[in-house]
Amino acid sequence: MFDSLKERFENIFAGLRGKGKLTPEDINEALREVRRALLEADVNYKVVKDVVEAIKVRATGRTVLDSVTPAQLIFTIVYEELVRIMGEAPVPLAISPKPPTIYMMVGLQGSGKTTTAVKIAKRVAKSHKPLVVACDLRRPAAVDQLRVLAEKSNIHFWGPEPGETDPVRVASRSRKYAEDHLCDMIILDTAGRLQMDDELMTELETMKAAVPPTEILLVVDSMTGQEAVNVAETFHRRLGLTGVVLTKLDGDARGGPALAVRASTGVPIKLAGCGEKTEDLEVFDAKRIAQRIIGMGDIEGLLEKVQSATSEADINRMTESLKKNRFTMEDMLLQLQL
Ligand SMILES: Nc1nc2c(ncn2[C@@H]2O[C@H](COP(=O)(O)OP(=O)(O)OP(=O)(O)O)[C@@H](O)[C@H]2O)c(=O)[nH]1
Ligand SMILES: [Mg+2]
Repeated sequence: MFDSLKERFENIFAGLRGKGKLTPEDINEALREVRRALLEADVNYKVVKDVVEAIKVRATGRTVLDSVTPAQLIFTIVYEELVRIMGEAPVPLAISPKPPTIYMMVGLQGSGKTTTAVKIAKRVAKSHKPLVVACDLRRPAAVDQLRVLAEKSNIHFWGPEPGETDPVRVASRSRKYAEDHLCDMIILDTAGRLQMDDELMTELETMKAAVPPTEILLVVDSMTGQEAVNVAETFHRRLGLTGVVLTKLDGDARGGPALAVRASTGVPIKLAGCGEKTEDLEVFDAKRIAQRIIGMGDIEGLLEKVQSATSEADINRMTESLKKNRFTMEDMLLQLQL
């Protein structure tokens, strides 16, 4: 994923690399390219506008520093803004202080709910005893799909009794199974839809009320494109999401949802699916993704360099001011920040 975005960013930075000093036109041109690259990657236009504006504010009027090239400076600003919109630090899944911890997986059809339910169960199985529950009674094969995946991974499974048609009842009754088998975590796999409809939302709301979840996790396929933001906003409005799982990061999607879902809903992306196997699940780390997008090796080293070069330039400026007896309010503020 992110290949085309990465290529675009490489070109933008290559264009800046040879320049000794950036003119406002250089910055504007680079920003136009950044905007185009993000829109092409299917990032929601509102998010693009916000990011470009933030980069512009930070890039304009920066002192040119001796030890950092303008390209490196823009690079670090773009990197930091990408991290900011995707979420600074990874956010772990919540564990209920009073067992059982309950996770409810929701999302559109085929997004990866069933697979991710088992992936999560497998991941936590070292320190918890999870139970996966088949609450998707619409598709006859859905219950078997979860049962088979769970069995392969030695995870406890609960499903509907023969003739059972009410997914909320299945979810409620799973609590008894969990109690009897000392499972301290319940993961509810719910039915998907091709599109969001009221019936689905109402069913999920009823389930939420009957079996209050510790986390409601929206599973989003990273191929979803622009629509991902609408999907996330609707689910969030109806259910109050606590986290997003982005799946199929191993595919060739352009990456829009990764960059836009968190920014537009405020809901953190907690996990990333990166393959079909049950162990292909990673903690979503915005810094690593941003690094991949801008195709930069040692970004942390560069960030440190920019930071120290910035303070060095400030110190030089203050020393100059002092020498000339022009110590201003701004200089004092700078000194206080150091
Ligand atoms: N490559 C890849 N494939 C994935 C990933 N996550 C899920 N899949 C595949 O996507 C397809 C759909 O996954 P499911 O888990 O069945 O999706 P779902 O949301 O439960 O689908 P419905 O129950 O029909 O709504 C399956 O073929 C999975 O193997 C991932 O991270 N990477
Ligand atoms: Mg499913």
